[in-house]
Amino acid sequence: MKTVRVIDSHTAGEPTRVVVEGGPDLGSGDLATRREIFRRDFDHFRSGVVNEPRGSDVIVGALLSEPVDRSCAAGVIFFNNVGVIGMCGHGTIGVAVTLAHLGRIEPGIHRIETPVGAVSVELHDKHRVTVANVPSYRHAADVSLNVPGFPKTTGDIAWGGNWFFLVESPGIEISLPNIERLGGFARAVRAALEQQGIRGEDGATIDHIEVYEPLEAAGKGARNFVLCPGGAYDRSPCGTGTSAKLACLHARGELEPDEPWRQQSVIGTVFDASYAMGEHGRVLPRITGNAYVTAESTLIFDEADPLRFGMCGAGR
Ligand code: PYC
Repeated sequence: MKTVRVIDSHTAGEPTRVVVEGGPDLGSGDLATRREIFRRDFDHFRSGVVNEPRGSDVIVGALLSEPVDRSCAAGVIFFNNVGVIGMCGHGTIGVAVTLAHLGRIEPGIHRIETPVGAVSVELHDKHRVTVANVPSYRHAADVSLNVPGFPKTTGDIAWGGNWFFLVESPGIEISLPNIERLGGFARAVRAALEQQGIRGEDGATIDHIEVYEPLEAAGKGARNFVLCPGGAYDRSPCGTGTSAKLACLHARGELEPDEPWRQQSVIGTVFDASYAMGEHGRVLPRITGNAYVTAESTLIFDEADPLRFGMCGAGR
């Protein structure tokens, strides 16, 4: 009977499940190599940790791994209900709060290694964290898209640690009662991108769709609905999505370095954000949010259980 120790938290409503013990041996290569081994050989483990019946479509998993760079407090590989992901902003905030809960870090600045580069986190107290995310940039502006059933749509393509298509809402208010309609629009946008061959740099799949509207509040901000690759919507304002948004705002000349930006999720939770200028015109996003530990658990993988590797991994 295999057991896996996990700590659950939520960041602005979006859950993170950190695997702290019992994960697979991925060797001692860099985090990108380990992520590839995880993707290739341990997909059943990924599915078992986050998918039903133990988890749900919404949970993002974070596998703690020894960092290659010893100046980092931890290495981490993020994954979701359908596969591995490059970086995860809400997840990094959740990992920092989890490391603090375990007594592995104290308030202050720490580095965390991910497959897309090291990010730095500042733990302000046991709940509040600022993530200095990977350099982010707008790849293409005002891309036209035919989305069947909707007026002609244009949006920006940007990298914030994942690939995003950012598009203004076609008149659907971004609020919980409209979740189904927002999901329908975002799924139609994603299908249109696929069908029209619109991709990120080097042909990368654009797997996150960010639908936004202005936030009527003091200062500058937006409210968003983010469709994640596995079909769930982000309950948080999405850290990598906020980073992609900052890159677009900078490229449009609509937000200056260090100017505060407020990103609100569809459930009403908030990330406070700003950016500094990096190299080659890329922005260095800073995303601040709160996370709370919700459970410490031992997952049991009973060999007699046909669904021990989750509904997607059943029978493996
Ligand atoms: O916060 O970056 C994020 C994120 C990505 C997918 C879900 N949350």
